[in-house]
Amino acid sequence: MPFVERVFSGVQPTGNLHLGNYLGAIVNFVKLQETHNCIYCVVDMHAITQGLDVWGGPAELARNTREVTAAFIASGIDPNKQIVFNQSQVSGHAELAWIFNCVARMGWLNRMTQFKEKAGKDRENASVGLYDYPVLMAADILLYRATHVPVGEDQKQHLELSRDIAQKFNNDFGDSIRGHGANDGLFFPLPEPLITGPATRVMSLRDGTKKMSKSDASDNSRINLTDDADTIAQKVRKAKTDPEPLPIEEKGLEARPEADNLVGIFAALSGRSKAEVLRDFGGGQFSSFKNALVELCVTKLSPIAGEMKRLVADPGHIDAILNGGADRARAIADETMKLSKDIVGFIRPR
Ligand code: AQP
Repeated sequence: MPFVERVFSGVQPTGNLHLGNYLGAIVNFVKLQETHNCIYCVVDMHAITQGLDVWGGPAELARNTREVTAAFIASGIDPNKQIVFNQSQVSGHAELAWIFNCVARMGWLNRMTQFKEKAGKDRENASVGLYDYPVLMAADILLYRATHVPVGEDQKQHLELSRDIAQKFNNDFGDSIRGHGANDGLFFPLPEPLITGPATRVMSLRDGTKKMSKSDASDNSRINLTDDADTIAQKVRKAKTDPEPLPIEEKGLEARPEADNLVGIFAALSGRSKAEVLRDFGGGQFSSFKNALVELCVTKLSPIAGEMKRLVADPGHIDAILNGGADRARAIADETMKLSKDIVGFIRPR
């Protein structure tokens, strides 16, 4: 029997959400609501995998968790129709991650580039959680037997690992899976990444070869969803460019990473292609293009920032949304955990 199509994705509450998170992930989350049942998770357990200096401590974690939830809702996710919750409320994430820790191979994790980037040179001092992050991510997705996962391009490798884990679990426990009623021997689907949408990899405003990231030390490298109009204007005007005018054709953006990034952001926010944007701005100087980009960013992002501000002013309301979402998520997760434990051979309470 084919798996019921279900969408799952998560965002870490590790700091200010930026334009990359919005265009690479959240815009797609909103769109997928039209066609799928979706589960959107604020992955607070992932947030603590790096040092306290990155996640900011308990008060900051709770504040950021509410802020990401507010960003989801302000961007157009409907928490009544879809499931919106924070990961740590559903214990199945940690439980399934343990089973998957015993399925995943060290060699697989050793290849993960994000760990290498985030751990940097001081790998011995990185947390075990940071190393294990992709296994927890596989558990997040497969706990709901989700079939589709909208993510930015940076998460592609982790998604491939989730598929490998699902496949190995299905193979290793095939007989037991069949014994528990799944005749085709498949318990977990192989989740498909949905790396689509207007901008799958938004780059830093200070360096067009680095992705826009929450953890970049320079706030000028990113546009945060909560930035006001003046801050957006300042950041866009300071964005790195090159001395040439904008090219007339898209091909001319090759080998010009900063120009390519700014045109890509304009295209994504205006719902047009890069070629169309260059039809209007090609041959011109960056200064007038940047003015138009500021106006576009402010028009698109200010309503979201305003709504986020309104929502975070009422933490009780946000917590009620997260609690309600967690109850609905737990109902699905408990069923998966019950069956997973039976398949593995764990005796559970009757
Ligand atoms: N620059 C980006 N362009 C497109 N998509 C992006 N995403 C992140 N950065 C970009 C996508 O946003 C979703 C949520 O990301 P996350 O917060 O869970 O994790 P992340 O990838 O670690 O995000 P950051 O901002 O880059 O954080 P740090 O600085 O901690 O590394 C994911 O779908 C991601 O692909």
